Amino acid sequence: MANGYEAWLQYSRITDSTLLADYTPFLKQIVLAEETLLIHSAKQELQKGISSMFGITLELSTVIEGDSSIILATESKDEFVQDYIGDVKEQLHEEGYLLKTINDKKSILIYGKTDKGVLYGAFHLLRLIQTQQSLNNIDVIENPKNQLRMINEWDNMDGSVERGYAGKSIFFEDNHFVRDWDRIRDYARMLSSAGLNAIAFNNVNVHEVESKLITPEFLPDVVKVADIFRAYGIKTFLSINYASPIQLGGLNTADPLDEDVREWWKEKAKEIYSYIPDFGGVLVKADSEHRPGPFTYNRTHADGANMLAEAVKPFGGIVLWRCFVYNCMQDWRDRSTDRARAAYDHFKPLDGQFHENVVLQIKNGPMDFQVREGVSPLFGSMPKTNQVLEFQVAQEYTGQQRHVCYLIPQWKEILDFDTYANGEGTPVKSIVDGSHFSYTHCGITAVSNIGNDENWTGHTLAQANLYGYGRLTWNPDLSSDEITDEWVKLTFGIDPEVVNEVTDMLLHSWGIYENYTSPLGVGWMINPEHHYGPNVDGYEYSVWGTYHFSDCKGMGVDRTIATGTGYTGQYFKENTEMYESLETCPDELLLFFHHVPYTHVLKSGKTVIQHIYDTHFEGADQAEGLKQQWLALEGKIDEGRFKGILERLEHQAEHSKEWRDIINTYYYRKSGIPDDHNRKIY
Ligand code: GCV
Repeated sequence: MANGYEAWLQYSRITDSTLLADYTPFLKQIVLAEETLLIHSAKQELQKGISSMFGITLELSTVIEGDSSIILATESKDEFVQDYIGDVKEQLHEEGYLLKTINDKKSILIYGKTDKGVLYGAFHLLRLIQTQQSLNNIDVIENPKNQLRMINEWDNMDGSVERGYAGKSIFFEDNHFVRDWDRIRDYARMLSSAGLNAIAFNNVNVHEVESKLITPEFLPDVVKVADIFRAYGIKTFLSINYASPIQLGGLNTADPLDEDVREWWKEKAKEIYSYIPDFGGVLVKADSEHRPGPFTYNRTHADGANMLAEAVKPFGGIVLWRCFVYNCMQDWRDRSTDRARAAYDHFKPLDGQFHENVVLQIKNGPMDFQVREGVSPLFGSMPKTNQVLEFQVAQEYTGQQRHVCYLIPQWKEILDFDTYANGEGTPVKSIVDGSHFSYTHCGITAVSNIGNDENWTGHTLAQANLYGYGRLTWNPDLSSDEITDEWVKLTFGIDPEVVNEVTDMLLHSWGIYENYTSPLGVGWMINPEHHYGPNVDGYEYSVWGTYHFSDCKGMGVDRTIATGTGYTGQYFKENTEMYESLETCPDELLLFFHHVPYTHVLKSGKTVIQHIYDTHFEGADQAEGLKQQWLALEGKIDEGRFKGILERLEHQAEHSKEWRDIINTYYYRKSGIPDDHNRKIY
């Protein structure tokens, strides 16, 4: 019974005779111009894939003998393939590749500027075969748009995963490393096949034991993990505890300007790099949610980050410094403090003060990965400071992988959001890919959604978020439709009914989830701490700064300059004006930016209260519809995955009713305004 372990690397057997006739002429041997670590991985993956799909064992050769070959080569062995590559060399970046049918349609060339490109090219070829596309006329050049394409695990060494919804850690258990290196290798294959090239595999909240990952007690195990990822073109980073000089070094301070502290970090960096010479660098959550940081010493975040940057610089390392810094001990009575403002207020004044190997890691929105919120105004506002965008693939606030909520359409909107940082046409994607400012390091990172559940992600459909995330980091211009079509075919095969239905389910799921949860961009309304299920006032009178301010007349957060917190003023002029005015603020973000009466009429023509009722009734019906769509595929999907997904969809359909009834009842009771359609509200 299939269980989803192979994810999008199913390599299912191809039996169709036309396809076999099309493919088998290419499948006799692999020709290797050279065998580096990464080309070895490419070779292995091709052998595995071809053997599983065709039952053919590819022979190995070092000479091109005319036909039936997949040829792997890099620039360092140009003479080997120079007849076929033309001027492609100039077009390829460090990790790019050429994938081309050559030799009178008898061979396929995978040519990379480096061996990384060859590995990506091999995955591309396998993708084409799995999605049953012709190999007769391939001629593609691919370069990744983003330099850093990273994943962050929030894994703790006790084996738990912070905000993990798919079992335990695949890296740690009982304060040690897990010895199942094969599972880590399979994860590396998955990440690499989706285009990712960097990982930090411990939680950004670095507790006592994890602080020791950078000591000889654990470094030998970190080496083993780094070795596995390296073979798939993935650089290893670690999250570090800012207070390590105290915790590990016995110093009495972690002041970034203290000479002993600086020296301690320099020695520490030397030690780490003596174990892992190509170590990527460190990821830091400082002065955030009770984590230590430079504020304790009245120093700035530039002081803190630069100290670490200096330590890793001699070895080519970088410092990923998170901007998720805000007051998590706020008084809910205080209407002048706005958590949404915090990152910009803290970091914008520091533009130009960070070293060139520091990169600021900025969550996509100013709050915290809600189903809908504004885009962080920090993007593009610090032209002299490297930036990476942080998404959350883990569905902390979007159904925790029990509900299907496909996030690619959300991420596309964020990537395409025009910041106006360099005038019209400065979308987030072109800031973080370095097109607009002369960044030395930039890209995209995200919180992972995997654990040791057999299918990695709990909900098998949540695999699509991880795959799609990787594909988007490689090329943010891919459309949601393209990515979805690809994932569904790779995962479930090419039966048109399956492809159409699953694609439809995925592409509508974010909107459906939004419909039955918190309305119009206001966010939250979840149970505190675990963040699952409806609780309108769960965070309303708490310290976390996440309020909706609902009363008997209206709701929403006034973030305008005119009468509110002034947050709208953090955007570039065009966006400030758009959000500041009730007339131009888009409906879907209305309550994120404005406090309005329930009778306020939206652009849709509905009042806010009627919109709440309508979307909640509709959303719960749609969740039921997802279940029905899936049921119609019975017999077309293997039993294991069919049942697993069905169970989750059944839960979602029920749970969406809970959301519907709690939200509708709450607002009916607050406002006293009945539903125009007299539906059941309690
Ligand atoms: C890792 C939110 C989450 C925390 C997480 C934090 C962060 O607050 O609920 O679990 O901590 O974001 O991104 O640092």
